Amino acid sequence: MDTRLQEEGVSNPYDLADKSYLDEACEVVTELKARQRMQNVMARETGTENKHPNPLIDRHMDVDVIKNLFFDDKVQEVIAENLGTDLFVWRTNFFVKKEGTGDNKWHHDRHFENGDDPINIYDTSNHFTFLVALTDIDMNAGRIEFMKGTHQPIEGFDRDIPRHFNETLEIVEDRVTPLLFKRGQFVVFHSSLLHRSLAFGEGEGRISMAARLAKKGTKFPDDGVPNPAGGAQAAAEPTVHYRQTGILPIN
Ligand SMILES: O=C(O)CCC(=O)C(=O)O
Ligand SMILES: [Fe+2]
Repeated sequence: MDTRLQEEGVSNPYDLADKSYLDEACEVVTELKARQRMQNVMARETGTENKHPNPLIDRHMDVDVIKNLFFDDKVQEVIAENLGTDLFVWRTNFFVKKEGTGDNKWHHDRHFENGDDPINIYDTSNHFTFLVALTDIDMNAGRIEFMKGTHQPIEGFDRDIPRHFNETLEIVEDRVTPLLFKRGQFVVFHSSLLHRSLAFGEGEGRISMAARLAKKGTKFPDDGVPNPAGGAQAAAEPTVHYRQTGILPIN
């Protein structure tokens, strides 16, 4: 068992058993990113809205080098030992950062609970994030940070906060911890853990893949559930519609 996952909310970094897919995976992501850029340019030039589905989403369904990441021996071992053997992926996305790429604000990845049930932010049994570095991700490459222990209640820290926020609240300031990766390393974390990534600084570009995992039997809502359940902040946020194009049982 990974005690860091229980105590801090994120596991130790582990190395993929097989890193031979990584170069090809990076090439695929770079190409998809170029396609997205082209779609945005076309929309701008024609004065229309880009209505294409985001090409970076759910490519674990149709691109083998991405899908293979979930069936890597080490990934399978870490997931089975720490999260259980009844999981499915429901969404993947890539975070590409290079010159000019901005930050991703503080947020958590717990988007829904079970069907339309209210989000139970401190339930650590059923929603997880799997994050894998397709390149090195160092301090200056748009590093990822998390707030240690925010998967569990913290006295005086009210979680009725916007889904995305900029300011590091004083009460949790000393919990901010960088999460650095070598190419081919991965972590799992409880989806309610607060995390962010900084704007790109300098050096080589970097690519991560984030996957949302849930326990089998978890029902999809038609729309996202407010974050967290109840509260004025949560009620004011727009609801999100979820595509169900990415469901893949992994163990
Ligand atoms: O890789 C990043 O920049 C952000 C990752 C993230 O937010 C996530 O894994 O959910
Ligand atoms: Fe996230």
